[in-house]
Amino acid sequence: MHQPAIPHLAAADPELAQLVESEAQRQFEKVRLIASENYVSTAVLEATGSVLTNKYSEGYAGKRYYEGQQFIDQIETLAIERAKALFGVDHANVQTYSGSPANLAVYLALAAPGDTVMGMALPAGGHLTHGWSVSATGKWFRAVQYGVRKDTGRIDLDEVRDLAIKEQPKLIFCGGTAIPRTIDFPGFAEIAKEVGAVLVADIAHIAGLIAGGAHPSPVGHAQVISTTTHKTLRGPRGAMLMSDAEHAKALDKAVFPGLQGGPHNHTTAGIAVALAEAARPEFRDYAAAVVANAKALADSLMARGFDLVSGGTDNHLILVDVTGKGIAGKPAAKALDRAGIELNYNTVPFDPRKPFDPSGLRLGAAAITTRGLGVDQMPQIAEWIDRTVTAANDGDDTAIAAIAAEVRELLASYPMPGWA
Ligand code: DSN
Repeated sequence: MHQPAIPHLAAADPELAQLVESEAQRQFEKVRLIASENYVSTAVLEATGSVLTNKYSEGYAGKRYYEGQQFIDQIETLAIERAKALFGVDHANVQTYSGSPANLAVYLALAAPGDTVMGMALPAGGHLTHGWSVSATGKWFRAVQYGVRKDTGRIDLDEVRDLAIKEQPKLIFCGGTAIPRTIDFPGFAEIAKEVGAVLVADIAHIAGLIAGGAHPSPVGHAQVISTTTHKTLRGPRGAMLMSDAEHAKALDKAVFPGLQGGPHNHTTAGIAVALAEAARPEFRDYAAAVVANAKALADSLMARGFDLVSGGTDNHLILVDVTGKGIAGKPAAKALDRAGIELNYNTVPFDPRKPFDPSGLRLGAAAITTRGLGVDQMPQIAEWIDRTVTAANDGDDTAIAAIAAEVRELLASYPMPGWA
């Protein structure tokens, strides 16, 4: 059952309570490989489910527009100080609702509509808010986009530099949502400096790896750092902006009153808890284990003939082009979900297919590592993925159901925070 238990919810709204219980059980029984997801601790769940959700607190600590901030100010300050200490930054804003609003606040703070901005193209691994055409950031700004090299699947900083020199962007975003390789923050910083742009590192996917020492830090290279808090960082759904002292005021003003109203104080508290957890020595072990698991899973998949973008991974994330297995990403993802393996279909760089029916799968090791799975279990997961793809191609639902049973049997031995 859900942990903490939800007896009041069950009494007041049994229908909803049952759905929550079902989702908890689903999370317990699935190999969760969505690269942007994780399992938060029970402590984080308690903080986010607390009475803090009752309170409005527009403004910042010591300067609010509502009374009754005696404890909210302390909670927000705690979260800020923990973020500053963990990442080694001058400034942190913990009020941004999620990754996209956090990035919008960066635009509002540092650019004007029509300005040239530069980011990684969505199909190459960037994020919608890095200037992709359908996003407000692509509509309201003159966005230019870099990608990856066709032969390596990796960013080519010479191409980035040429584009930056030609286009003279005001902001350069690095980071993204489907990048399996280390981001060269010093390399991006050099380019940004050369063209007089502000470098924004979007570390949403890798924040926990950075905090745990398993990926280089952008601090000292990017003036502005944007992150969600719920991926490898293992906090509640939310986001933070961090920066050097120079950009602090503009970012705070952009978040409030520029873009948002009252911060979600229950989320802020959950972020504070997660940041304290990430500062502990065992989180360094966790971050290293995430990368080790991703590498082991990547190796096992390649040994089974799967085609990995860039030929492997340096972080928590794997991008697979399943074309060579005779299937597209979407039917493969749907079959895998039925087999108890949860991931998402994803475009691959230079994908000839459409985003809603692309060639790839995106996998991540953050959640399974939280469950306690290690490198010894990765060949088994790769075998299940391979068998499922074959079964999907054969239309063999019995084989898929058998894999789901094997998955449930393995996971029964691995505890899940949030389930008892
Ligand atoms: N939705 C997030 C992800 O899955 O990477 C990015 O916003």
